Amino acid sequence: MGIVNVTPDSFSDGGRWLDHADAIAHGRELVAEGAAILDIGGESTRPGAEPVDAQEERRRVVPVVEGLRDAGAQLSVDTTKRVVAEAALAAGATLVNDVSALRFDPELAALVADAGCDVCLMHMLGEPRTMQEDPRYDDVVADVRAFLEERVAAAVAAGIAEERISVDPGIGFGKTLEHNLALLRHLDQIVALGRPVVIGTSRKSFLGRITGRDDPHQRVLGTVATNVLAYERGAEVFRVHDVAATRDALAVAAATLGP
Ligand code: HH2
Repeated sequence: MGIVNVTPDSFSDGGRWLDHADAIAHGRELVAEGAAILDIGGESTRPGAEPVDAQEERRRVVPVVEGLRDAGAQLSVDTTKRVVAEAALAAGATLVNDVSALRFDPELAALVADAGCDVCLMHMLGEPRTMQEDPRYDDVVADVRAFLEERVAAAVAAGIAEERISVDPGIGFGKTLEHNLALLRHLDQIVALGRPVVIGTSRKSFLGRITGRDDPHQRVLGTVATNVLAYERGAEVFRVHDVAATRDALAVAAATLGP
């Protein structure tokens, strides 16, 4: 899953693809590098980010979805808002990637159910503005697993087909370095929920904490290492900025681990 951020303030590539034509060209490049899914987002969820008005988010995202309709990848919209998801689905998206796991907008679950599209439910503690202020868990792996189990049940109760649902432990969303590492180390427990697992470590700050790399662009090798380990533990979708590097690493990991 290649990331297309149509935002001025994303933590690693804010402002680079704000122009629609640039974002579309970038998405096509990621498909050429081997992305099977493009995740298009118009609101940064980095720690401390301020929410974006739905109209503005829709204005950023929809023309990019339209422009990537024939790019040869599944199109995903990274949003928590029904109006944005609805417009993106009408423009050609078939996956809603909701970092709030259908909690922030009470109308989003019904839209996903009616559309019959795919949905990714992600764990986050709190909300982006405040989530990194002293996050605490009894047992991070058990807590995240229980949360995702409950959100899958809520989605099914809202009429979403279970086979349309993937889950994501939400690396960096209300988590310390230790929390992120515990989730990666015990990812098999999230995989045991029985739904495809999406993992998003790409260039995130915990990799900088380990490697000493302050510049997110220098965290590609750390990103690759975590994705190989997540693959080995059963993750199926890898949300990354650096598609070519990740594809190569996963191809080698797959060949080594065997069928
Ligand atoms: N991470 C980000 C955004 N959306 N969605 C899923 N399912 N999993 C993730 O880990 C995830 C996500 C944050 O990364 P990015 O889009 O690069 O930055 P920003 O939120 O600043 O735009």
